[in-house]
Amino acid sequence: MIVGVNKFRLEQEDAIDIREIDNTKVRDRQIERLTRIRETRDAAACENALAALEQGARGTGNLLELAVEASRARATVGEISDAMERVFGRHSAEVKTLTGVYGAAYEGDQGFADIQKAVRDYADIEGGSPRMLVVKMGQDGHDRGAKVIATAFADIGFDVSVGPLFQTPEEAAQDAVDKGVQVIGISSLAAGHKTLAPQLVEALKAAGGAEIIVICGGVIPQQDYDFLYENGIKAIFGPGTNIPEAADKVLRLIRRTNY
Ligand code: B12
Repeated sequence: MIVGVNKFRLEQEDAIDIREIDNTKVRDRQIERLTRIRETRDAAACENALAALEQGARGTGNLLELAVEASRARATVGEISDAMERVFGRHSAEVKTLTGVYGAAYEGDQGFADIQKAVRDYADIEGGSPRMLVVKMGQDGHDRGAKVIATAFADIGFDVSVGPLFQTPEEAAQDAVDKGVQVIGISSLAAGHKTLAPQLVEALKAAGGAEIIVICGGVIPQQDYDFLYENGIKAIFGPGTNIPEAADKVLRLIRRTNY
């Protein structure tokens, strides 16, 4: 029993005042500041400091000290990271999932059994399980919801893949097209949804995946739902999502586009 989720729910949820941030404006302002820094700094000193950092990374230099020196020469965090990336490469944070956890937890649950059967029936008719890719885009590192959904949907019978953390919409779209999924599920908890979700929809069109259904989950304020629906998102699942119900809704969306 989880009070407020599956028991003692309010009949009417009061609207919560949520501060609205215009991501595009914030990004434009930051780009403007970076441009100003690049125009006003001593370019040679900055380049030397970055070269010293890269050299230090190749050897046994004190990277913290060299990074501090580069910052003093007004190198940006991106440039400092790039200097080290040229030596170390870029870490790709893979999202690992488990199987069987939800199947075991829901054993004996009628709703879970019903949706498992519906997915099996779908697979019999279509000759394969419904395919979904769960993605994390932008700087959002909250991966628990993505793991929960991927694990649970797989236990229900979906064929689920999970992308790495910090993808761009273009990378996520390409992955979805390459994997031939019917649904791409964005898990968004760091307020990037209004920028990243529409970009993913566009990136899918550009990558030849216009027919792929896009859904969202995570911490998305109610006030943003209409915006997302207007921009091509077919369903949204917030915190406390009931998993069998969500899977049923996703399966219906797939069926609607299939037959
Ligand atoms: C745990 C947590 C963290 C952990 C994350 C660990 C991890 N590896 O995931 C840590 C401590 C690292 C963290 C860091 C930060 N966090 Co945090 N975090 C949380 C917290 C408390 C819980 C999130 C969680 O794991 N929930 C449990 C999972 C299972 O639930 P869920 O993700 O909501 O998923 C369910 C549904 O949403 C849905 N769902 C989700 N995704 C999908 C996808 C699909 C396809 C479907 C169908 C459904 C679905 O189904 C799931 C099951 O019901 C939330 C607050 C909250 N109560 O949500 C803040 C919260 C998300 N964090 C927040 C913030 C601000 C941060 C930081 C920026 C803080 C900071 N200044 O450093 C950093 C950002 C780091 C980063 N790079 O992203 C804010 C985000 C505000 C916003 N969106 O506007 C929140 C909302 C807290 C708050 N109220 O301010 N955080």
